[in-house]
Amino acid sequence: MMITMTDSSVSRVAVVTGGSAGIGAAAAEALAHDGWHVVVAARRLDKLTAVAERIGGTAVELDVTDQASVDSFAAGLDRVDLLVNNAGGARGLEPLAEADLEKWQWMYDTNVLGTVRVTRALLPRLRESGEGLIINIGSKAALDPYLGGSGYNAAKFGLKALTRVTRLEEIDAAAGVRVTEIDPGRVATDFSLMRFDGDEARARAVYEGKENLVAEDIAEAIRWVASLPPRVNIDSMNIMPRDQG
Ligand code: 8X3
Repeated sequence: MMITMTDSSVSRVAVVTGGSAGIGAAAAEALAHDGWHVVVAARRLDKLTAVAERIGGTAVELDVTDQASVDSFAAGLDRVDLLVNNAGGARGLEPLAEADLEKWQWMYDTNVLGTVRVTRALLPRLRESGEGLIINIGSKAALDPYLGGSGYNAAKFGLKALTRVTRLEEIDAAAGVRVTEIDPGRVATDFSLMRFDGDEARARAVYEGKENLVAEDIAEAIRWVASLPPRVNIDSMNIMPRDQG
């Protein structure tokens, strides 16, 4: 499907990966409210279509770990002004001594290489925009190591490194894009359900009795960063619930 947005009367185009639920879906809704045409992208097309229908956006299937999927996704877009690299997640909370390398590989492939694949594919469109902006969704895990977090910490620290390098590279590029990292702390989403392989009791225990953020809190920050004049680059934002240090 070609998303043709060459008519200048058409609103600017935002791509949100991992857009079928959680922070991605909330961000898509907030951006659409601000007048963006939002292309929501994820693997779960049924959930994605529901989000797109709710916000008047476009749903496109995308697996950020699959280069062919990313290529065909990018080929269908002729305009992109904002890219929110939100697809990612954690798998497991084992100490390094018990590390499951398949989970580590998944975390690196999704959080780091997934961001590289999508960013690299859409950079030409973002530069053509003249006001291009990339927002990478990191994590508190990119700021503070924690027990059992080494695989996820490593992936999100890696994402932070590549975010900073992308920012530096775009400073010198013609019509370089702006690059922002938003690092959320504990947000009540399906994040922990994924981390614990669908174990609902374990996932619920992460949030019980705590002042958790909701996806809309992070969406509001994304919306604000995207609303700023093109001269402004927010390098990074760390957003925690009040009771998380
Ligand atoms: C997840 C953030 O604080 O729940 O990306 O580990 S936290």
